[in-house]
Amino acid sequence: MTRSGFAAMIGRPNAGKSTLMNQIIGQKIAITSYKPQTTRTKIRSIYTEERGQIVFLDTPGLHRPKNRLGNYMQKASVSSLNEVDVVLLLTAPRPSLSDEDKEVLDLIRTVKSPVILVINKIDTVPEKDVAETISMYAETGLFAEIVPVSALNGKGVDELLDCLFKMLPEGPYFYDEDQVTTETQRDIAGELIREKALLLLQEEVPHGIAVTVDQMRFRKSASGEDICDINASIICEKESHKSIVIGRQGKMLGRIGKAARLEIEDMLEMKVNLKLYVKVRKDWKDSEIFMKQYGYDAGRL
Ligand SMILES: Nc1nc2c(ncn2[C@@H]2O[C@H](COP(=O)(O)OP(=O)(O)OP(=O)(O)O)[C@@H](O)[C@H]2O)c(=O)[nH]1
Ligand SMILES: [Mg+2]
Repeated sequence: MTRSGFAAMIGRPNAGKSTLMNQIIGQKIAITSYKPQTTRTKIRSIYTEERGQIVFLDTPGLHRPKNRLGNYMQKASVSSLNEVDVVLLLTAPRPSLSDEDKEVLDLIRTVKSPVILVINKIDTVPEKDVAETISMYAETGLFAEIVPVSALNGKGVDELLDCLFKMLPEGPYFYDEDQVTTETQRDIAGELIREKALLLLQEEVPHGIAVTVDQMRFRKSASGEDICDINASIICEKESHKSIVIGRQGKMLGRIGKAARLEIEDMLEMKVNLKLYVKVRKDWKDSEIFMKQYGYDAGRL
């Protein structure tokens, strides 16, 4: 008999939730970056092996929202808490709890399912710091288990999976065993473009960007080679951001496009023609209508 269930990745921005999900699946499903607030919506991935199937929900980092998009992100995270059999709270090792950390713990107190504390990024600190973080969190009495991991190099991930399979109920697979995500290739292509914008642009500019994939078409070249033509738009929240995204003589847009194209080619395993356009939709992060168009529809969470 197999075990199966749902597990949500929750935590402050930058804790490594998306990196951990990708590490478990063994494939890049969610984009990651060293900048906080990378993930904007719930992203579902599916891990299947002999013991059973775990459906992971990656969520946006918990922060104090400053606009409608922030509210949407908060809702995406909080709503996942009650949709799952087990919650993984991710944190980096730390000497003490900040006010924001305490707010996250208050949220965790409201969760009915068991919560596993995942102390991530253990590759970045000495072992004694990990031990101190474990005892600080253990004192709260909120956690069914505490598991130290490095999402980046995979250390501790097997132990985490052992823990999860012990907690999940017996049950059948929810998805075909070869399905790794419910995201479409089109969704992921758009996210890869946003990831490159996040990496290459500075300050608030990349946080005001949305990406739409306007067309994605597969064809064969004259010589019979598979090719994917993609037209996508980078949406900026301000006119002044548009010229930064394009850059002098289109240099920045060219860099974003090339980096994204290479990764999309890896994902699709074929040649990609990527055409990027830049548009301004003033203050779209506070517009319900634009947010819906860009895939951030609070009504569908
Ligand atoms: N050294 C180290 N870096 C890590 C580890 N896990 C994640 N990171 C890095 O931490 C940064 C944030 O990782 P993400 O996976 O994007 O974090 P997140 O929690 O999904 O962030 P949001 O989506 O903004 O909430 C990236 O630069 C990762 O490479 C780890 O175990 N060790
Ligand atoms: Mg993330």
